[in-house]
Amino acid sequence: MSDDSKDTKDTTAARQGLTRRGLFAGTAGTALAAGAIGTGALTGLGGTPAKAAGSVEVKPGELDDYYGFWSSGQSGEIRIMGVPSMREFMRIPVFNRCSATGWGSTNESLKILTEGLLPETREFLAKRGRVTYDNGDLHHPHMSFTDGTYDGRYIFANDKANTRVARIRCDIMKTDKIIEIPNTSDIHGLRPQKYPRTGYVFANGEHRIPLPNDGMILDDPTQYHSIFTAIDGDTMDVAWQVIVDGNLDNCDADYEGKWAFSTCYNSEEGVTLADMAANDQDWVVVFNIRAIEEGIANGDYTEHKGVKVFDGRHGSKYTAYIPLGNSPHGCNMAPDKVHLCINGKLSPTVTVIDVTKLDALFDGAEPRSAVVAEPELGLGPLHTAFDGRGNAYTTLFLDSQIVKWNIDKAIQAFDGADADPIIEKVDVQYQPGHNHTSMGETLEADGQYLVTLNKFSKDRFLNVGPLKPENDQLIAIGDDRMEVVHDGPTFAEPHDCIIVRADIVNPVSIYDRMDPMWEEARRQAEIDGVDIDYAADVIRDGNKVRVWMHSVAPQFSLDSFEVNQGDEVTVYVTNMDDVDDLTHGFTLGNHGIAMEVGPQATASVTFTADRPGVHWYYCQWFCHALHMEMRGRMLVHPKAT
Ligand code: CUK
Ligand code: CUA
Repeated sequence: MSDDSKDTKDTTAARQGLTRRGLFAGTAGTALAAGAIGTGALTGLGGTPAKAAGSVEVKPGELDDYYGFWSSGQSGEIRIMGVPSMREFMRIPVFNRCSATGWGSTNESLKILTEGLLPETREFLAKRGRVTYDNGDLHHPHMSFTDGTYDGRYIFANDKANTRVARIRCDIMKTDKIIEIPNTSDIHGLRPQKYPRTGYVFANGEHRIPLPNDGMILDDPTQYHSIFTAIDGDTMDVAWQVIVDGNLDNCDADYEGKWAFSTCYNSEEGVTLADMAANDQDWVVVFNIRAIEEGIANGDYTEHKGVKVFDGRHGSKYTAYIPLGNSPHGCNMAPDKVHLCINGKLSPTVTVIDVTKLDALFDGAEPRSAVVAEPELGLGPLHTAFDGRGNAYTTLFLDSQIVKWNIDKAIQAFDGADADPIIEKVDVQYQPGHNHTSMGETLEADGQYLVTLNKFSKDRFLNVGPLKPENDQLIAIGDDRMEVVHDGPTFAEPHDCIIVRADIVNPVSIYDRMDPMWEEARRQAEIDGVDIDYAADVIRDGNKVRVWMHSVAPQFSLDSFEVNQGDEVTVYVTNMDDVDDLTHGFTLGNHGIAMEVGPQATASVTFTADRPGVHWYYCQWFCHALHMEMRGRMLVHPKAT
């Protein structure tokens, strides 16, 4: 979106005053005053009547300035939101199953959900009659970078529950790769390399386990390890791993492509709560990417399950351990390219590390020499976001507040100057975990909006029973102040989100017929001598039957097809409509089968036709005035007895 169109939008009454620029623009004053009178909430701002509190609004028909990509935690999916409207646009199934799109039951999605699993996992699942996991715990969705900012190619995300990492294509907003990470357990922190590009995707194995974890070592925690993984974001292969002391919680990367960082809350290497919180200090571990790449060239690694694994424990040339307060959590690199903020959690502090001082640590400098500030901000600092103007915004879980503070002032205070870094605190409802600013984890941090993902909503919404939604709040930070302008209930459970300028994200509306997603269907069509685009064919191959059809609203190309009880049937549907937003579906009654078929897409599903009789299939996406009539019959001949 151009600056011009943004200005135009900012002059609409509803959006008045969100930014200083908006306040003074054009005919703003009158509309603004009208709004303010309505609520009686006039407060002074530079001598001009301020906007009415809570008037941030994207009117019907207006578009948002930003895409938000939201994690859904234990729901296992990613959600696409609009910022500032906080409207939910779409859900992208990733580790979960989806009733609408058929994610987890179509052949195309099952390929993605199964091909990256380790052999022992396949075996374990097969014994339980399954081909993949049904759940995931997706915490950290982050976009690929080029030159320190989002490039609109991919979103990467972790699965803490089943030790996986997924990649989502931003051209079609579908998951295209899922890999299970070997040698480690429970991927938590995940961040892409920011510079020169992604490049690596860094992923933290949080929970310590034996290597190998084959039952030979059990109740001997001294032999457990956490492992840091770098994945090649282009191929989605594991590039290398590093064994560390302690454990790994959250991570980030710098803006020069030299370092990755991970917080450790369990330097004690304990297995009980009391063990893990015993020490006064834990640490952040710094990974020296150049040294690791040299180590690969020199063969200085051992192989485990085909992966090059480095020993990065204390004394290694690949890592540095910087001690800081007890049980740190969030790990956030500032867009000034210099300052890394480590959030104290059990310590009321954020530790600021100057990444230009990290080289010295690998030449023997004292690890704490890289610490340049450690402001005391409040209780339970979990995550920090940035506005690109030198300020940081830290969530205070226990205080239920966001604290805005100035990084330079914190450094001055650390040097002994009489400076108070804290600028403002604002109450949020309640117990914030992650927060995120617009473009805040990139060099283009623009300091317009802050979203705080609160773990508890308590009394903020109508009571829906014992399980309450979380509360994602929008805070306008465009002026030199913070104002909570929106409450948004969300289902279990966003941990993290990113806010991406709308012009960076450019998805298509209609699929490319040659999309790799249904490459196998194309190959099979060729073998079957079928024109996949305009098919209306039933191919019998022993007891395997392939049913090829296409759809043009409001009709499937086959009104019916016949199979025998016991046949293994694959139905391929190609949607030949090439109209925006004209998605069809294929639901086969009483078979647990439904799939989305987008414009110009092919989707397929395989099942055993074990129920003799008449079974209707129908289009489940309301596509046409004759949508109800868009259906056909599968006739299943009973097995001769
Ligand atoms: S973690 Cu949930 S609040 Cu998984 Cu990023 Cu900090
Ligand atoms: Cu096609 Cu409904």
